[in-house]
Amino acid sequence: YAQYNPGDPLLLESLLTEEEIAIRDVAREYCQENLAPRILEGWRTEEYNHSILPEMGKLGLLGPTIRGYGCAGVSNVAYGLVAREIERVDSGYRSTASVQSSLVMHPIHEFGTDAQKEKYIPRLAKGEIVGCFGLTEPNHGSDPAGMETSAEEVDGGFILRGSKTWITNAPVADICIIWARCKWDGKIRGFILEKGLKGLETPAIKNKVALRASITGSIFMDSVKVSHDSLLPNGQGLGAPFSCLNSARYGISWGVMGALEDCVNKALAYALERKQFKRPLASFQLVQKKLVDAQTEIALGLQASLQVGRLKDGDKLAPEMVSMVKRNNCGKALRNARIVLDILGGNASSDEYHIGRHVANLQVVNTYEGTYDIHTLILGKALTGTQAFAN
Ligand code: TGC
Ligand code: FAD
Repeated sequence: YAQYNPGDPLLLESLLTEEEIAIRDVAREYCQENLAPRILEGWRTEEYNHSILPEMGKLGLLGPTIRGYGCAGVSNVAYGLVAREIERVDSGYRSTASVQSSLVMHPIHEFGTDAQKEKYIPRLAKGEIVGCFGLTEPNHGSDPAGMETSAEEVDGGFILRGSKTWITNAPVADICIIWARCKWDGKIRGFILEKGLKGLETPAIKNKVALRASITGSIFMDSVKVSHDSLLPNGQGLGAPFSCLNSARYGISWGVMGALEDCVNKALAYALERKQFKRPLASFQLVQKKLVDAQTEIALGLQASLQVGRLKDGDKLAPEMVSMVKRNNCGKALRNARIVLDILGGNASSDEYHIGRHVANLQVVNTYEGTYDIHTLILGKALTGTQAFAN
């Protein structure tokens, strides 16, 4: 028999290419040496750190699957491995990065003109400018089809009216990708709004109980006038923003496994060290069960994300596959992180032990990009042929 490796139980490493391992290692070193030491301050102060995206950009971690425009052009599996390393430190840092890559660079690359790609993607890749993605509205979260934000064509461009809420990166964004219903044909399209436009406000939503290391805000558009150049002309209908979500949700399925890995590693170290009843906590059966259950879900979840990544790289992806790994991995990460938190006893209440922070974050990650229950209904529709979202 081969030697069992609890750190990589199903030998994920053996299924990666040399290039993927190299990128993963660059991301791991950066995250452990540069992000981990900053997380407590970022969490406590809720202040956006302006140096992080440029640092990631320098390492080629932003929009890494895009070919050209100064991007790395690597596989979707490599993208997932990077998300896992960032979220091993904190889901908020992964949010900042995955919005930039999947929700801002991706739609410009997929639906933009050559001029828009040349103008924005290289600067986004370097982290010189920050982007955000406005789909959710105060009255329309799970059901973006009901969106009220409108775009009206006028002389010289468009007028946008409406509001978006819970938007990652919005208060610091140089550009906002805004999804709006177009008055002339009723279809949803994307627009690039640059910071500073008259009538555009992006206030922060403060005092969050999770994702405190990433900044979140609202977007208010009070008759914002933009030129024709701001329309993303090559995508229309809800399928356009949903295609961005496919990429971001896929990355999240890897990311949350990284967060749970950090919880398990920290809980294991604690359980080996801490003694009660004259024995290390790690020697008790109930404690071992908690750790083994979590470790098993990580190993299975990573294999599933790897397979979805390979299918995505081979153009064989169905969106339901993404719903399956987003739902499964987020749900399992949240549940198991919450369970291993018990191992810390009273120290679970201290942010210096980190697991409580991951648990709070994972509640949000299980909610955004389609809640756990919405992904259940997406898969239920595919399985039964009947949609259960509404009548
Ligand atoms: P439905 O009728 O099913 O579809 C409308 C059109 O969209 C197409 N489509 C997709 N295309 C590509 N990928 C997908 N995953 C797609 N899902 C649907 C579909 O084929 C159709 O195209 P067409 O050409 O026929 O018009 O739409 P519905 O209104 O019934 O939608 C149902 C539902 C619930 C699945 C959908 O609304 C949904 O996914 N809701 C969840 C909303 C959500 O995920 N919001 C995320 C906001 S962004 C965010 O949270 C970022 S957090 C970032 C961070 O900080 O990391
Ligand atoms: P609702 O849609 O009101 O849902 C509330 C509850 O009802 C959920 O449990 C849901 O599962 C359930 N529910 C709804 N409909 C049904 C149904 N038909 N059947 C059964 N149950 C149902 N959005 C963006 O556009 N861009 C971003 O960058 C972004 N970043 C975010 C960052 C943070 C920190 C947070 C918290 C959210 C962010 N979001 C973003 C918004 C996020 O995508 C939404 O919160 C999410 O889609 C859920 O929408 P909602 O909050 O309106 O909840």
